[in-house]
Amino acid sequence: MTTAALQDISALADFGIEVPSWAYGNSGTRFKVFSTPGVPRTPFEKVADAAEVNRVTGAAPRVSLHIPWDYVDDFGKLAAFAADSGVALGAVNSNVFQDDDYKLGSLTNSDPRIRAKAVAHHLECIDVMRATGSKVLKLWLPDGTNYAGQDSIRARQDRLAESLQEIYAGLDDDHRLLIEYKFFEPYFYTTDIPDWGTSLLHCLALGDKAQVVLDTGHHAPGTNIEFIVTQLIRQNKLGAFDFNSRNYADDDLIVGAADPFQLFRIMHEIVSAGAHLPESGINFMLDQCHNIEPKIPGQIRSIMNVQEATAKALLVDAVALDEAQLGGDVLGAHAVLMDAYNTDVRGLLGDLRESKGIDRDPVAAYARSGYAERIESERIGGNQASWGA
Ligand code: LRH
Ligand code: MN
Ligand code: MN
Repeated sequence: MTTAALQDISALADFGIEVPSWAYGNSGTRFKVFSTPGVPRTPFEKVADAAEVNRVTGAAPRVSLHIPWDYVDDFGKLAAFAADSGVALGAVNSNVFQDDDYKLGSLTNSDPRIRAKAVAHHLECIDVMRATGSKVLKLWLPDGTNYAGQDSIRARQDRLAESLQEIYAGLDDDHRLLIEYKFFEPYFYTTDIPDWGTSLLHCLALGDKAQVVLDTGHHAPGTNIEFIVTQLIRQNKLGAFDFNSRNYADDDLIVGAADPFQLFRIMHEIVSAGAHLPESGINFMLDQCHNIEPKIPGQIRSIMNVQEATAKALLVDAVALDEAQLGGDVLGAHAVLMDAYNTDVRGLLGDLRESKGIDRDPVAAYARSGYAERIESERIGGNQASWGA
């Protein structure tokens, strides 16, 4: 291990990736939810699994909750359990997509009673944040329409703006509201927050505490995601990532699996703006499901993929890149990026982990730990705790 090499990626020592509670529960597709031995039966067990991922990677210090999937009577107790297990509770995700009332919309519904119910759900989520110490409310709005003329696009935006204002008014001073966009699904004609522009406009209307969430799986094929990343960073409006991979739609596969080069390009924009540093406040989260692969190793792999892409981004020779770009050296500039991308950083990351007192190889450390065998024998009757029905 050379000190110089460790120095190059040393910023990764403080780079944490938040994991989603729902990655640990049973999940599947709209066709079938598979059950996996050892899946958590309670939010406490999901937090325990997240803590195990943090133990072997040293890089997953928080776990996001999804309400009501992770509803418990005493959120203070859940937060204390998380702290005892070495992690903190992170973003609180609201859920307005699993209730019959929301068939024609939640925050955009033409019925004021249903809009009020959806707003009240978010205010309850803010109460959960107060009990858990979380500072982030994350909102993905499933609302949309299926047919032209079904509802007024304009009126729905007006209702949305009003509902968001009511939620925003419920935040504490140190809270943030993060608004996620998605180009289609569950509706297929209009989506009320389909893109970063719509999300950004609503955030700008709300104020400084509102920022955009970029879920890497929520774009049309061919979208240049790193361009969006840069635009949002320029406005200090990139609040969080939901990392995952897509081949076709919102696949929710392991981040960096489908297109590791895209992940590198995204992290290059992040690193070149200094946005990987904790001061940026950007919440780097996973939003994934592991339908056919084992869940805890799937999360470990995901963390390692983000670390590898970030390490490569940290190795980009910024001075050489600048010189080549300013000199109009097209291929030279491209080569600087490709040199970093083509570097094998696995040894460097092993060194970094060793310097933090953890195993060089988190996958092997987990396999050796006996944790998988223990939860399989202890947790009989794990339920579908999450997404994907
Ligand atoms: C919607 C989404 C959103 C939800 C999560 C389960 O597709 O990305 O972030 O909260 O999936
Ligand atoms: Mn998401
Ligand atoms: Mn999604």
